[in-house]
Amino acid sequence: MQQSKVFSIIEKEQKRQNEDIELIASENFVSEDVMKAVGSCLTNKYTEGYPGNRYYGGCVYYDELENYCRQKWQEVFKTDYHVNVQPHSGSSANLAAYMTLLKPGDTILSMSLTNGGHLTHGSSVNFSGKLFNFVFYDVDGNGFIDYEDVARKAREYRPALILAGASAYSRIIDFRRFSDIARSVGAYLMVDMAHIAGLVAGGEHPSPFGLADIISTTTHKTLRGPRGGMVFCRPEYAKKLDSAVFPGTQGGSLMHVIAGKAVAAEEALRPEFKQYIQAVVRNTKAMCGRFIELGYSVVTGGTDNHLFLVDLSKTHPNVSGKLAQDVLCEHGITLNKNCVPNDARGPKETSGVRIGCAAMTTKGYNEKDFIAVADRINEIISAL
Ligand code: DSN
Repeated sequence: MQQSKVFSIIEKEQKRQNEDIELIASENFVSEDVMKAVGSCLTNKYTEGYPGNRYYGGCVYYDELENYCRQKWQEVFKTDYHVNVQPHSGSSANLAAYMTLLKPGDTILSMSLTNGGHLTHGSSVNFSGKLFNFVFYDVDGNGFIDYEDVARKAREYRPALILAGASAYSRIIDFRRFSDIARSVGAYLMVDMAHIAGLVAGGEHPSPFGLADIISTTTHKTLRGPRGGMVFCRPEYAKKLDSAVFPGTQGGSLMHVIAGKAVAAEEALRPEFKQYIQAVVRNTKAMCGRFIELGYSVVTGGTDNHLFLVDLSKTHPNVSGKLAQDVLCEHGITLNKNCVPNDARGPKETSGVRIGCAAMTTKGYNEKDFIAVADRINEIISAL
């Protein structure tokens, strides 16, 4: 029998993943066990509903699996928050989180996409910006979250929910401060910890548990699980959250992915995961430090986590983020263009690049390796 063309495409992508240097801050490489779970027979079954309350027969093993997955993630984050492991993605997780606590039209105070927030944090082209009334807090002149501005805008706009979390922010986020501000205006606090969830799990970033009312995340970034989402909430919102996921915003769950999420939780509970996350932070600081030594401008002047943003407009005004991304890609270095605060260029062009070290740390890179990659990037960009 002729093999599907798809497998030859997968083979080419496997080669790319083996050979290229992967610096996209939201990506990682999963274990063989996660791959095995996601590629298993669990993809064959409909399981709409929740353990003990399904709309289809034959779900007994899926009930066992989903309960196990939920319990393992509670262990990872040392929390008694309720968790829903069914969201298909970070976007689905955020939609469900909003629908748990809000109604369309409510006001949300968040960080804009251009300052480091996410598409689902109120971008006008996304469901979030169309369904809710988003207002945005700013970063200061150095790119740090301006907590005074958060407090001022919270008083001015009286949002129903304040959202902390970002896709391109390299510093510790002060969840306690966000929580104090939210309480002071009677708003819910939501944390989207998608990028830093692995750091929270590994003890390298303060935890939002106990401070936020609802917490969304993806499972495939620093958590190193399969592509997907999860939402945690205070126990009193459990029923609302589950209804917001199914039937509110999704139908059947992807049980093969939930199996992968459970394997990733088991892995995150091992001491090696803590060591991995510590290495990620160490490596990111080393690489970021090298760019600074080479004269580059880094937003906020450094990093506390797994990523940093290089503002090329200061040193290479003729090199846009897009040009840098494209040229580096030709040299086997994969990263992404990214707006820098107050970027003069739009999001399709940008003046910056975002660099993350989680994926190559999984491949075994150490500080010296990342410094060598910084030097190579400098050579390529300086020749443009
Ligand atoms: N698009 C992801 C990122 O690259 O940060 C977030 O979901």
